[in-house]
Amino acid sequence: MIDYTLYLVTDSTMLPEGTTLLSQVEAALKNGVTIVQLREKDTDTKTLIHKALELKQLCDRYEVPLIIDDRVDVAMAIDASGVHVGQSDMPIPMVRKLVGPEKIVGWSVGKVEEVDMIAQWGPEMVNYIGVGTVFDTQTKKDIKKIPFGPEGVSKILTRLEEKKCHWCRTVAIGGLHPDNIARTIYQAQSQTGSRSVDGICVVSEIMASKDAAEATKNLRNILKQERFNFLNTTSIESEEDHIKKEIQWTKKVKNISPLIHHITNRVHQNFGANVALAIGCSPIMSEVASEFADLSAIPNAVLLLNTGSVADIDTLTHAVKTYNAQKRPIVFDPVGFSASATRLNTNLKLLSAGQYSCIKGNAGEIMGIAGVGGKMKGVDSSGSYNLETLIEATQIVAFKYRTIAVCSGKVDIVVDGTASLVSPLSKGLSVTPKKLPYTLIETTDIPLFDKITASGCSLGTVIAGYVSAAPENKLYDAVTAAVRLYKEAGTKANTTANGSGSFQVHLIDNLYKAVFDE
Ligand code: TPS
Repeated sequence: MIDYTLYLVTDSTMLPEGTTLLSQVEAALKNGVTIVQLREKDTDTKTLIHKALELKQLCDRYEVPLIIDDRVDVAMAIDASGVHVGQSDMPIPMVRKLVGPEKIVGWSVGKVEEVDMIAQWGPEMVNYIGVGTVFDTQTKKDIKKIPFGPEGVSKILTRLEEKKCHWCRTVAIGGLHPDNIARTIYQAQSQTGSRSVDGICVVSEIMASKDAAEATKNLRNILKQERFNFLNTTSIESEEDHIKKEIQWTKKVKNISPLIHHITNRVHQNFGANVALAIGCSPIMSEVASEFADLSAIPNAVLLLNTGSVADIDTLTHAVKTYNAQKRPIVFDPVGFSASATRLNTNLKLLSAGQYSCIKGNAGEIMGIAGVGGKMKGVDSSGSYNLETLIEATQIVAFKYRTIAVCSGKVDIVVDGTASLVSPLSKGLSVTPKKLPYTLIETTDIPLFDKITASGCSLGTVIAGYVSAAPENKLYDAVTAAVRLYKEAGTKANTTANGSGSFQVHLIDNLYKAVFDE
């Protein structure tokens, strides 16, 4: 049995001054690397053999397998534990034929069709795959693949399950560093519920580190966690404090008066600010990247990221990374998810850039993120999706991004995709999207919602306020309560308003009354 938990791939071109290939690998072996690959591009064969022999001696001392990248001949010549090949290297069946049945054979995989090949070849061919690239990397110069994020890893894991490739182990690779590894493991789960990655694979994080021992220890600590705390835990409540009812959430939001940092479209800015004030929160609108760190450090700050904003992708990504690093919640509203190529690109990049507490969209947006629009049949006669289809799509979104997903519409759907917040290596989540719990919030028709602008965006504002008051394990309750509050205020406003203009005023009045007139 090979332990793939922490896989180190070497690269001598990035060694910091005062270190050597051997000193870096030894520091890593001492501190918990479980498998090593010698990957030295542009090295002549004699030097490569020399390095391989030295490294083999070292790995043998720590009883850790040594794999050789690409060069099957070198792997055989030094009797390494195995060989790793990429898509443009020697074909797998030939590699296996040469090295024999006992050696470990690894393959770089980035497409689901490549998994189909593994299934066709059967258990004797590929022992493990390097799945990537997950994020941008400077290490691989000839990279042709676009980073596919944790979601891409999930797709490969799902296909491995579907094709019953139980023998094939997996490591994620590409741009993996301490700020994204925990999240990658948390999100990269097969939809069949029984696989997660078996480990993570790094090059620069260890090889380019001035302190490879410390870098490795740090990685081991991250990998040890059975769960991933993406929010700070200061607000975790005791059992007695158990908050369920909406009225209690409302009080709590008012008491902590969170700062809701809006990055949102211009039409929503004024309305959103007034909604935030009505529910007892402080709004701020800022797209100034240099102040994100300060804003996110304000106690109880929360980010509402609405991609109808005009901010550029770097500013948006910076906001996501800043709030994630500060362990403060983010509510993501991917406006017009795929309405244009630009929007689709921005939204997809943001979805793989961070961990969201809640993703909220309308039917079209949720169907788009779920990636099932074309495949699903459930469109009713009026051209809109039927409820069953929408529930399924919302469950997929919640599962894919391990978040609370909200599909807003006549009936609002809230799905809890946190699956009790576990983050296992290898085992999978033991649930499938279809098994995720959901709540339906039904109200009588509120036609005036469609007659004012940014009403959906302002639901995002209310959700952000509530999420700010919730510890990780109560996000589902908080989001459900927020949606209820907004819908009830809308229902009342719809009966008392004279038209669309006064509807907006009555809506804000009813939110205000629910919070301040108790
Ligand atoms: C197990 N590969 C894909 S991305 C990358 C490499 C070397 C660079 C990551 O560097 N899977 C395995 N071994 C391989 N050699 C590959 C894939 C190919 P960094 O961690 O610095 O971003």
